[in-house]
Parts: sequence; structure tokens; C-alpha cells
Amino acid sequence: MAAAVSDLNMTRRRSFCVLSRRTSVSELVLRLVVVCVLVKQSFSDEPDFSEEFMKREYSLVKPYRGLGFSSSSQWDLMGTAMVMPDYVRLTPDQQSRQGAVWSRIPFVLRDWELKVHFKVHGQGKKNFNGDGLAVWLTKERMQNGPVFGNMNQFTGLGVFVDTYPNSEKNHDRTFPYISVMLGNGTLSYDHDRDGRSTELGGCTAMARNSIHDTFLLLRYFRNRLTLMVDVDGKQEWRECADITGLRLPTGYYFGASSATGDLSDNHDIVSIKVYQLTVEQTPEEEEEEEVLTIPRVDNMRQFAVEVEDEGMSGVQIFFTLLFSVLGLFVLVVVGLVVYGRWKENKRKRFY
Ligand SMILES: [Ca+2]
Repeated sequence: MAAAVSDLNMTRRRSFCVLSRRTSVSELVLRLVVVCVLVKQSFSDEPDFSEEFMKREYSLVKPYRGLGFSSSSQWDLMGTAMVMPDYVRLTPDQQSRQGAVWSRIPFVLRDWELKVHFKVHGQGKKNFNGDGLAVWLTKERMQNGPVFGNMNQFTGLGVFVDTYPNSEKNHDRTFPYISVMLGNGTLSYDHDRDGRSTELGGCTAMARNSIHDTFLLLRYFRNRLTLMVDVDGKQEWRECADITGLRLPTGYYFGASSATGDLSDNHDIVSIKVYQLTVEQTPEEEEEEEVLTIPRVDNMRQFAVEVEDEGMSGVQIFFTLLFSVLGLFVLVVVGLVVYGRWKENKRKRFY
């Protein structure tokens, strides 16, 4: 995928050189004609990636040698997570399990792409399975908790492959549902509502018990986060969420976690591949660069996220004006009546 993106996105010049060589024994003349045609292929509406490649130190790929116990390994295992020859099993298809795998190295790249090959499968019939898995890029690591086996009120990115509809109100969406959340250390993921109130975007993806390989892809560049999925065996990415103005500090950790409750599934990670995207920055962008300590989204109102009301709505203003005018009218009428009575009393006293 990364290579494909690179091919598409790079602005390149290709030189086709046609060498026309005509050799004749009698003439002993060698003529060389070089015709160079410069073809400029420009995809100006696509990002200008001039370089991109997999970063091994942040990636989790086969063979998972020493994973979790060797000091040279870049990953830690937690809970029920187990290394198998072809995948890392976060939880088996058994009740009440929690497992995770966490990168040991703080991630410092600014623009990147993350491709996760995962597999969720089990014996349970549809909606008798759970709960799903999550992929993380967070400040915290190696914590137990209620959010797919990780802590709540996390700081950073969480991508949830939610395979069980906890909220009864969620009849309008089909599960498994993949969604993104940006935690700031105080925001809570509401498991009973499948994280709906804090969701920045998401989509349905039939990623459970699939006969195809299932992938998700996160791309982050120029403060824009795109989530894509490939779960239908079509070898093409389908856009799932697109969030602009998302500001994420560096120095966080990649991880993947999962939990089962009364319902269960096998939750497996086949690979986590991290690619560096080299995006040329404009001088303005370089100037704009700020020291970020807390992740945030510039405009939360672009999502269906509950935000505090900052002022009165148009309807509220209308009714406030209406009642003010009515109140003033009543006061004037009462005043006139009182004045009339007072004047009449005064007149009576004179006679
Ligand atoms: Ca759920």
C-alpha cells in the first residue's frame, strides 16, 4: 500500500530516452540520435510524499522473535497475549480475558502511516461475540482497564474495532463498527454507548469471521487523520473516517489491546507496520509548529460530539426579545392604570 501511495503521490519527472543507432560497415559512420522526452506527471491535489518506508523499530512483523521477553525486542506483551508462529493472539475465544502488546519505543515521527493486519474470529454467532480490539498511539502504555483491555481517560489516539453493540440505541448502525477517538486525559470512552459521544468518525466493517485478510490503515500528515479499511478481500482501501485539524504530540506509544467479557472471540494481530511519510513543509507551516502537550481537534463542532453551549441560539434570542417586549407592554399598561387612579383620587380630594 505504502509503495502504491508513493507511486501515486510523488511528483515525478520521467525521462524517456530513445536511442536511435544506425551502424553501417561501408560508411563506418555511427550516428547517435538521442531524443529525450520529458514527461512531467503531476498530481497536484495529492500530498507530496517524497520519501516513505517502513520503520522496523516501530513495526510488529513476523517472525516475532523474542517478542515480549527478550531485551532486544521492541514490544512488550501483557495479560493473555501470546505469540504464535503466524500471529500474536491478544485474547483467546474465552470469557473475561484481557491482552495487549505495546511498543517499547516512543514514537517521534510527525507524518506517518500505520497498517494493521488483524483477525477477529470465534465460535459465537453474530452478536454473541465480543468485545473487539483496539489499536493505540497513546502517552500511556501497559495499563489494564475497561476500554478493550486498556485504561480509560487515555491520552492520544484509539481506534476501536467494536464487534458487539452494547447500546440498545445503536440499531441504526451495523456491527462490527470501527471508530476513532482522540483522548486528552480527561475524556471518557463510554463502553455502554460504544463510545458514540466521543467518536470522531467511523464505519461499519464486516471484519469478523471473514474469509479475507482484514486490514485497517491510519494515515496522519499535516494534522489530518484518515482511517481506511480493507476487509472485503478487494485489495483496496475504503475510507472510514477523515479528520482535519487533529493535533497529536509525539513521543507516544503504539499498542494493540483486546478484552472479552461474557462473550468472547479470538483477537489476533498479524502485523503492525509503521511507515514514515516525508511531507515537505511550507515555511508558514514550520513557523506555525507549536509545542503540543495535549492532543486536540481544532474544530470539535465538525463531529457529532457534545460540546458546551457558548451562547443563545436564534430561537432563544427571539423568545427573550418577545417576552421583554410583552413585559414592557404590561408594565406600561399597569403604570397608566395606576397613574389614572392616582389622578382621579387627587381630583376627588379637591372637591
Ligand atoms: Ca461495543
